[in-house]
Amino acid sequence: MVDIKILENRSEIGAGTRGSGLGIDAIKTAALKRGSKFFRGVKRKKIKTENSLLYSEVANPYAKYIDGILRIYQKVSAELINTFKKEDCFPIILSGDHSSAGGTIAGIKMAFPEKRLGVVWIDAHADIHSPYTTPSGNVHGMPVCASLGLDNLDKRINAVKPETEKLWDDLKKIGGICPKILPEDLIYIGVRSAEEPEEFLIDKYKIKDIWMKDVTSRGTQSVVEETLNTLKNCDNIYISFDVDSMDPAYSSGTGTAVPFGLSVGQAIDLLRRLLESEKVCCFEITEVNPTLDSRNLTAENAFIILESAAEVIKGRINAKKEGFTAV
Ligand SMILES: [Mn+2]
Repeated sequence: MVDIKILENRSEIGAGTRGSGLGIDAIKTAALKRGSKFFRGVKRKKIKTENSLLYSEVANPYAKYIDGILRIYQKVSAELINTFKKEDCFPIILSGDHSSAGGTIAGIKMAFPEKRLGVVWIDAHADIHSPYTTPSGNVHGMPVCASLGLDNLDKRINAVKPETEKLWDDLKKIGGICPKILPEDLIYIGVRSAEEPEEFLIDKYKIKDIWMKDVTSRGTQSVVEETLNTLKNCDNIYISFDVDSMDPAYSSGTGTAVPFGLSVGQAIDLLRRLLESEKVCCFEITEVNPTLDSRNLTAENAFIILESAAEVIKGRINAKKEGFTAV
């Protein structure tokens, strides 16, 4: 890998609250305010949004704007294939809402179809709903299910229209690979708000779930060791960091804040230790919503986390350039 590349994905059509599409610019504002040179000269690519759909009627109430989300999956995955294969860069994705992380996972898998992909999902929520189980219809609660290729019909509560079913199927099967990941190659960190149909799937597939209280009691080093051990059979690892994994004291500007989360220090420790693994090939920060915040606090914390994470990735890239591999 020769460099870092930032993919800016301002899509916010998967969220129920408006404003996460402004999160990336709030992070950039935070960087400028701190006098940071981080965004100066860094490779970047903007992904075109489908956010104008927000002015139209909801055609698919159990998977709102899923037609647009499918197009976002296509754009994100194409850009990731380009970033890995053509440019040989490490992609850091800044995204509006978390729905598009399914497109990130699709893109990694499409770039490396032979390689087994592991996912570390750091989030207050499990995001493992489907159109059949969602209480809200917001697709940012569904990317994990899409990546696992699951419907969870055992817990079906919604009468989903055929049109929605077709689009959901397309989402799961994008790139002609379904599923993108296996349940044993997924690990949750910090989840503390899962609904009954989600808990059902976590139990059914024995998905590894490191609770928030365990992060605090065991410490980040032990959590990272367990995470990497759980994913030891994977070739590639993707880390998805939803800022609502943090405590609302540090992430007041996010759509679905939940009490008792990570501190900024815990988040940085976790991410830095994880990113030292050569298997980690992609990192995403998502769900910063400055319209819900005061004094841009969440974007400032997200930027501190981004800068710290990027430092570890740059260290890995430089070590390789100098001809030795970081342990
Ligand atoms: Mn999330």
